[in-house]
Amino acid sequence: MNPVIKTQNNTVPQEFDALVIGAGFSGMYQLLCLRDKLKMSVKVLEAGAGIGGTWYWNRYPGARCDSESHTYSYYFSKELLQDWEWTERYPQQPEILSYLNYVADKFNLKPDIELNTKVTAARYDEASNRWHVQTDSGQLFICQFLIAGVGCLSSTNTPQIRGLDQFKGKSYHTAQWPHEGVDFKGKHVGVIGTGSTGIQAIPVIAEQSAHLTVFQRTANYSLPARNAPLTTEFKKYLKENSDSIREIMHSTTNGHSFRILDRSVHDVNNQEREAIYEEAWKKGGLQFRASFGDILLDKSANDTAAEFIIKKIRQSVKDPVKAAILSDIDHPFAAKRPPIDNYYFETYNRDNVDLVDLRSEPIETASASGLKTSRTHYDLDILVFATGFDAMTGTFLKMDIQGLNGVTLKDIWHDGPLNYLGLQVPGFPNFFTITGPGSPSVLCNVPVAIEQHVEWITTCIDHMRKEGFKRIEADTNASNEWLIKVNEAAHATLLPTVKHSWYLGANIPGKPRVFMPYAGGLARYRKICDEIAHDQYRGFIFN
Ligand code: N01
Repeated sequence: MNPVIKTQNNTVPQEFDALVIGAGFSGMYQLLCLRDKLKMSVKVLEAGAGIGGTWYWNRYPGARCDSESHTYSYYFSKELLQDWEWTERYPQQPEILSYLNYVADKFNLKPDIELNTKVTAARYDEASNRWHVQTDSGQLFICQFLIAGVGCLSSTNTPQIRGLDQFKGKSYHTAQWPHEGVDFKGKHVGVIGTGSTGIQAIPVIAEQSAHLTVFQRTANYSLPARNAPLTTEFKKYLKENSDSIREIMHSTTNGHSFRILDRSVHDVNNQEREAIYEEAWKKGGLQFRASFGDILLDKSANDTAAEFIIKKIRQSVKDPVKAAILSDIDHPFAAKRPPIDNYYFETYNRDNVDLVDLRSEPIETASASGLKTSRTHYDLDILVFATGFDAMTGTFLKMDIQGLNGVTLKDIWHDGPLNYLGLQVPGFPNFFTITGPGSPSVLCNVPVAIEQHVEWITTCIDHMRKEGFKRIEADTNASNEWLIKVNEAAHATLLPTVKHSWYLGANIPGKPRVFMPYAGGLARYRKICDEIAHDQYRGFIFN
């Protein structure tokens, strides 16, 4: 076969039934399903020097998961569920990475994963019905199925600050953290960003550094995590009840092991509501937002949760100026992904922590010795960017992916990510995206969303092989209709009302403002995907 892309060094292309991009939660499980269930030849290409995806890259201080450990797990293997024991309510990054390595070893995945291999381009060759995939080292791979498990938050966003190249100190993005760690001892540190990442990192950096200045653009809600070691009784409960826990996660909106309660904020009086919020606050974690069914649907309902949290912030932060900056929140609660924290607001009571409100004094330039705002200069030895990601589409668009007739993904996603069910892009046959835009992904406990996608893709490929189909492609009309459904689902909630939301692409200059994830809930989405498969894969074209 004549490859569409040429190798740099005339090496012979390697051929596989399927190529998977990324060795995180998605890519590892997809490898297992295609290789062991369907007996296909599969290779996973991973840019990192180790497996783990998000958990390989995000090693910043305080990095841990906001989903509870027992739910942030694979549920496909009873044996694995019995074998593995988490130690804390919310696992730290090193423990999650150990878990993923344990899974990779248990299922012998590593021999089929090629590390340090970044996919740079992929072209679909219609004549051979094969994808030709190129890597940064000039290798060429040829496959029938190309499956992207690249993660939703894998392309970092570092703001362009004038003069940053003049800064003589060290600067780091939280998602490209040095493996050897960063020594903050005796240093003056600046952190830009108060999203989920910044809120995890700030308390830890404050403890380790001489002085910390937090640069906040948008004030944020945060809920106490109430992290704690898991008790022996709870671990026993988990092992005995994994089936029912899985059943709950599969039937809920966000794939967590709790249900959003089917009651309105307006069904209870003020005193009862306060008691409900107080109890949820004491319990900690994301479950707070499930206290009532209308928190994310009705602004007046949302206001009650927002007011409760703002009152808590003001109680936690002693300095009234800092408390005012931290509680001046401009968006509904949970309309941005709500962070959870370990003593985040209390950190501002430390003598070595300052807070800068970038809305009243924006950053003007970086200098050799720090950052200059419109008001003053801040001396810094280390600058930490907790400034998030070019989410959901960024990593796809960095690869040069060409489908039928030379049309690129960049062309077809010029006005926002068009696809069908977040699984396939029209004009890109045999190319699947795990937790792609248009699927619930980031609005969920992500491993549950991943398992659903991987299993759906596996069943679909199995169906093709049994029926003798060689090619599957999303229908353009079906994709356009799905885009409308994604939009309708978002607009039934308060989610699209936020100005600086990465869900909308609004954090990246020039990015189309389109609400990207499917907000109709994981349970409903799962039902839609199952019905479509049952209905002879309605909206997909087979050849
Ligand atoms: O990123 P973010 P993140 N000047 O985009 C600020 C997941 N996650 O890495 O709000 C000044 O949320 C920006 O300000 P604003 C989780 O899904 C999961 O924190 O745009 N500031 C904001 O404060 C989460 O939602 C876990 O005004 C600038 C911050 O930087 C997602 O990752 C743990 C700026 C960015 O917040 C992303 O979270 C941690 C600028 N030019 C994270 N540009 C788990 O539990 C940006 N900012 C699995």
